[in-house]
Amino acid sequence: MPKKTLSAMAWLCIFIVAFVGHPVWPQKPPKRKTPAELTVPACCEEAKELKAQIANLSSLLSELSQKQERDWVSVVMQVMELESSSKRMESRLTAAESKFSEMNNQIDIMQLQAAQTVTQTSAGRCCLSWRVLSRALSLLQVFCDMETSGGGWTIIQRRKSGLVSFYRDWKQYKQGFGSIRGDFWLGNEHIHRLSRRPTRLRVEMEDWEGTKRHAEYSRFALGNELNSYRLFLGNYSGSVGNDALSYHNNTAFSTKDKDNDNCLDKCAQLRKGGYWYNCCTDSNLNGVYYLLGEHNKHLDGITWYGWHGSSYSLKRVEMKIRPEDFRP
Ligand SMILES: *[C@@H]1O[C@H](CO)[C@@H](O)[C@H](O)[C@H]1NC(C)=O
Ligand SMILES: *[C@@H]1O[C@H](CO)[C@@H](O)[C@H](O)[C@H]1NC(C)=O
Ligand SMILES: *[C@@H]1O[C@H](CO)[C@@H](O)[C@H](O)[C@H]1NC(C)=O
Ligand SMILES: [Ca+2]
Repeated sequence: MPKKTLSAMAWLCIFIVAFVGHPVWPQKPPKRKTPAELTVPACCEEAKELKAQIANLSSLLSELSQKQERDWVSVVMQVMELESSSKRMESRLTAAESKFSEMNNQIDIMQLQAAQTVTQTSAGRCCLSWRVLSRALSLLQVFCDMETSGGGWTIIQRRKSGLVSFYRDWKQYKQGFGSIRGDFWLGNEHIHRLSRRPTRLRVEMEDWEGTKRHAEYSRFALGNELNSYRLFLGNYSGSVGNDALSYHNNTAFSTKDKDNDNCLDKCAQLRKGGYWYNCCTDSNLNGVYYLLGEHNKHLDGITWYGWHGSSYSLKRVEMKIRPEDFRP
């Protein structure tokens, strides 16, 4: 572009020279030579100036492009810097995560030790089972509720986060699954053993509005595996109004791979859990965990008929047991 302008200027200059040097000059024919002598240097002055300006411009342009290059490099550097810092953050996050899980493990161990101490000191009120079970099953962690209604409760089931699927098979329901501080099923075999002596069951529930209700049953027991972990319940008491577990009384346990229900349907597959399905449910405490507001349309949520009905999945459930003769 500067070259083109330059040549255009040169043409202009030549044209002016030619025009000025024309023999027919209407106004001042006698002084033909003088104006030409004056004009030619003026023109070239102008051209020179233009040339300088063009040079100035092109130097500016190259300066600009150099600056742009520098800017680009600095942008690239910044991006690289950002990338590496995000990588550093990531590794810090990983480190924090591993520290967290380590802490969790330590809490587990502490809890276990605490459970042992409780067993030793209070002659096995809460967590009496722990010693029995640890002998029989090498090691079982239990979570104790020492506050509710006098305490002494061993939690056998919890739903609160929805992070653990409860749509599991017979073997998994037999052995137990999930995480002791999160969502879990203690295991039918464990529950059977724990309920061999007279035991109370307490079911605590919370809806998405934060309302809490509970149901309690005397003489809770689970049969052995030959008996398909059949459920036995005594009298109901509680604040939930409708007793939605008695419908499941005297009923065998069913899972997706073992249909022991009293129905032509496969209730465990319809209700997506493992439970003492009758035909099929008045309650479905091991059903699918639905998040806030997402009310269940398939009747497979965590339900308690008579409180919120069969199409409302509860926010939180805990099933816990303690010896019938427990005195706080
Ligand atoms: C370019 O032009 C600017 C303003 O027109 C002037 O200040 C500057 O000194 C010039 N630079 C050169 C290298 O001629
Ligand atoms: C249930 O309640 C009835 C009447 O109150 C009582 O006679 C019975 O012993 C109770 N059964 C159990 C298993 O607690
Ligand atoms: C549960 O079933 C057992 C055995 O059939 C019976 O004795 C008991 O009264 C029943 N409990 C309830 C709450 O229906
Ligand atoms: Ca069936």
